[in-house]
Amino acid sequence: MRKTYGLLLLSIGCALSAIANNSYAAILPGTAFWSFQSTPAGTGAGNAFTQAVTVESFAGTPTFARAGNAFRTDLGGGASSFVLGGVTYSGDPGNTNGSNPGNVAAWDQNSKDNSFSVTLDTTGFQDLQIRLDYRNNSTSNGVSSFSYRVGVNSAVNVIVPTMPRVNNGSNAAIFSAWSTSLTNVTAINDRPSITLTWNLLDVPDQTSFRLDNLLITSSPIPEPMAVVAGLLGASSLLRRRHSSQF
Ligand SMILES: [Ca+2]
Repeated sequence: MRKTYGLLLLSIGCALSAIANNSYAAILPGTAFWSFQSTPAGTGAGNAFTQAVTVESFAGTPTFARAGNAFRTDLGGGASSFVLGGVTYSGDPGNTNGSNPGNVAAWDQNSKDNSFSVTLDTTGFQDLQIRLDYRNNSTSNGVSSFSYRVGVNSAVNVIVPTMPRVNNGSNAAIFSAWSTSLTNVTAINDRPSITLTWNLLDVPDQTSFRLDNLLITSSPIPEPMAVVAGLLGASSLLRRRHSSQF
């Protein structure tokens, strides 16, 4: 009887867990995404800039932080609409005054000591990949360095692509996609707390730097039993192949 009751509780637990996961749409495990807007539509009275993670499926709740001394939260628009897990996060790359859909994280003119960072729990995950959209009005590269930190250890620099200004031919900066693979940075795999930091150059007068659609993905680390089962399967296959040769 007690066993049946336990199984029932387990079934209810699984059902509740499935319901909770539905709120994350169809994102894969080991994903974190920031749209920087509180509604997918990114417009209207219910929408505002937010740096809380939009959807995530890591062990803990990933956090985003930025440094600088001149932020803007009223810059709407953002990069082009981005689709993740079947949800469209609207944006309008042509917008500059906040009246169109979408929000971004923005550093305003003359902002100094600029950076942004993400802290997350990678327990059970490896092979991190990152993509984002940026709009850099300055003639200099947006990102000056990139580093990772495991727990409270010292930051370690990693060479990543820069974020140069890209314009549309009429001297107006436009959003560009940026990505990097951290597959070779194995120190950040399967850790309870890692921090990734992008250091940005000073933002000159009459310019701005904008960030949108920050997406981190990763791969589940195979369970030891799955690895053993895989090895046993492979050795059994080899044995059969070997014996069939005689
Ligand atoms: Ca956005």
